[in-house]
Amino acid sequence: MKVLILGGTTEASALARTLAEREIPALFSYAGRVTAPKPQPLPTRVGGFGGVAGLANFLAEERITHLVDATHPFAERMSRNAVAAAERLGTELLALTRPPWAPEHGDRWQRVDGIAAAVDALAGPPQRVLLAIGRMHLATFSAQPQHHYVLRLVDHPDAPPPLPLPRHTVIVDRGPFTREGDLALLREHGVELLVCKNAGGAGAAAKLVAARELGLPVVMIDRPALPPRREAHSIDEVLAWLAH
Ligand code: 3Y8
Ligand code: NAP
Repeated sequence: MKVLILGGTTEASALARTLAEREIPALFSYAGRVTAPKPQPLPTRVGGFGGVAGLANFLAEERITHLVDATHPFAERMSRNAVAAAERLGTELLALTRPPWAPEHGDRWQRVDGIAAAVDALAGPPQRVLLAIGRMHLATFSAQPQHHYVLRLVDHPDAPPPLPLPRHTVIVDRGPFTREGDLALLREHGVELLVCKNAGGAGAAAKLVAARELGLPVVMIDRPALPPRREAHSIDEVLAWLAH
């Protein structure tokens, strides 16, 4: 048996620890999206594979018997490639994912279907908006330049050209985040509206708890649709699957 974990989430890191402790032969993979991804207790590769063909070649060359897609629910292309490559090679595939968040009493969510719909939802008078969606899609929000954007990023934005949002405050921080920390963040920056992805899991949920306590509205971006695949929501389910 030899496992490949497609990582980048809290759950992927937890699975890596478990496989390392049990000395199950496994590799860990990052996209290379941030400058210093968290070190893992498994041999780790960083960077794209080169599409479906690249991933299929990697699976064959490394004699991977079990592929665990533990990427983020919005890592749509990676998840689609994993299904296609596993099918091509007959490699066992399991997605380790987390259920989407559901609105609770006191939440003021406006659910939208994708980043573009989130931008449209921001039409209207200037507000102070927390954009907690990372760096990859910031440019689309330049269609609503009237707001003051509070941007939470993992890495400092690259040197010039400056971010495409005229009025913004950059906060460089990486999760998992805490309720206290996010309450302080929302208060300190006078945030009036949040925009976030329905990532699920615990690592990014703190801002929703803080928003609920402060009675702030949230534009919640629903997840992209993914092709059908076997899914698990716990490490134990992954271990049971590996045991077979
Ligand atoms: C590179 C690898 C672990 C993993 C921790 C989780 C929790 C903390 C919360 C907010 C939301 C956001 C973002 C976020 C969180 C965890 C998890 C998660 C959200 C790291 C990491 C990598 C990335 C990539 C990065 C994206 C961005 C998304 C920031 C490591 C820290 C917004 C998603 O600057 C960029 O280009 C960043 C890009 C993809 C989304 C985007 O679209 O921009 N994650 N995040 C992975 C790789 O190279 O393969 O260093 O740990 C991992 C984590 N980020 O091991 O504990 O499990 O989700 N990550 C979102 O959920 O909306 C921040 O600010 O409130
Ligand atoms: P994506 O759009 O689905 O992937 C784009 C390309 O990045 C993939 O086709 C693949 O390149 C490469 N890639 C993605 N994840 C990879 C991995 N774990 N190992 C090797 N290559 C990978 O993915 P994304 O949304 O950019 O996410 C990138 C990484 O950040 C993922 O590991 C994900 O788990 C993590 N992350 C993403 C989010 C988010 O909001 N999207 C949040 C938290 C963490 P090739 O086609 O060349 O193989």
